[in-house]
Amino acid sequence: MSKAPIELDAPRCASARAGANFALIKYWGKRDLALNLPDVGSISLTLERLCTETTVSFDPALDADELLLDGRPDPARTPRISAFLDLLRARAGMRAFARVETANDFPTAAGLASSASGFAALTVAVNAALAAGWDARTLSELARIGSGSAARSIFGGFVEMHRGERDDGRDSVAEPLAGVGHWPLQVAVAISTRAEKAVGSTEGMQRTADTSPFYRAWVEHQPADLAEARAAIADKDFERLAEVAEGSALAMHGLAMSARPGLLYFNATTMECLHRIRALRADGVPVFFTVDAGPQVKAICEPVALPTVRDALADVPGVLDVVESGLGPGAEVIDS
Ligand code: 2P0
Repeated sequence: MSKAPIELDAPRCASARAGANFALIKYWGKRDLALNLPDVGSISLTLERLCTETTVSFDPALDADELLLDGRPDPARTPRISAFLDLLRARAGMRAFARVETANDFPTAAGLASSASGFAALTVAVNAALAAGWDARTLSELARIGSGSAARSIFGGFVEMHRGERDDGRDSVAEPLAGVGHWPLQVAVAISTRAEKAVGSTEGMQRTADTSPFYRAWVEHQPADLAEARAAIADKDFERLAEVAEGSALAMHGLAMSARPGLLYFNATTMECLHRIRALRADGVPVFFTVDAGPQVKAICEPVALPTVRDALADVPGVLDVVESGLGPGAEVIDS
């Protein structure tokens, strides 16, 4: 029998920071919508820059949840955040509405994983504010319900998200594969638009699972790509990781294009950047690409190659900015 939730008698507040992450072996497709269970595992890098900072204040004086994104009320995103807070409040056995103040240092919803860093930071902030005592595995499980990729931003460095087998999602969690110090790769992100994407990941994945004739093949092939990437990371074998990561990104986009109607996340600048990166690697520069559900191109490289990669991407017509980042830590509590 569940206990009645405790009413707070004073505000409780905490802040957390989380880095965005990019998958090298892509997550695309769900096996359960309500619990947000992935149909495939994934492997990602957590970034040092491209962070979200979130402060949550549970306050008995509030009569509804409030969301402020970059200092402005955001009524469009409030219901998703409020539903997520309901779940965390139920788990923590607490009742009080909350004010959530969140800020990204990168464009929201343009394929830079704002939901990943956002839900990871929010989960860690709520854990601290309510003194819920959730361990890292539980934080990852809870963050996943907010957004699948958020489960990965709980951890730093190289991270693997497990598909899991259970219907309750307890084993659909991320875990660290290797720390930042194991292989301190660098990332350069070529930004070619600041507009929000037309079709969000959740809707895009669902359309793909429902309509692509190639969806089962994608799901069945994923364990082979995960094993290949795990081995490449363990051995720090750049060429091997480059081939499997580019293969996974292109397969994900090919799959998304094969949905009806097909999903086109690339723009012309995206394609030009991919060619530039392939040409650099052919010339011996250790760099490869990945692209998520938006047009931005992420180039992953050995540290020595970063200036060359940055300059080459900045030179592509249509690139507005190139953002650089190293690998970063998992989500953590910060001073309010
Ligand atoms: C990834 N993406 O593995 C893939 C590749 C986008 C493209 O994880 O529906 O925003 O909230 O679970 O977490 C983005 O997916 O989707 C994502 P939901 P989410 O990085």
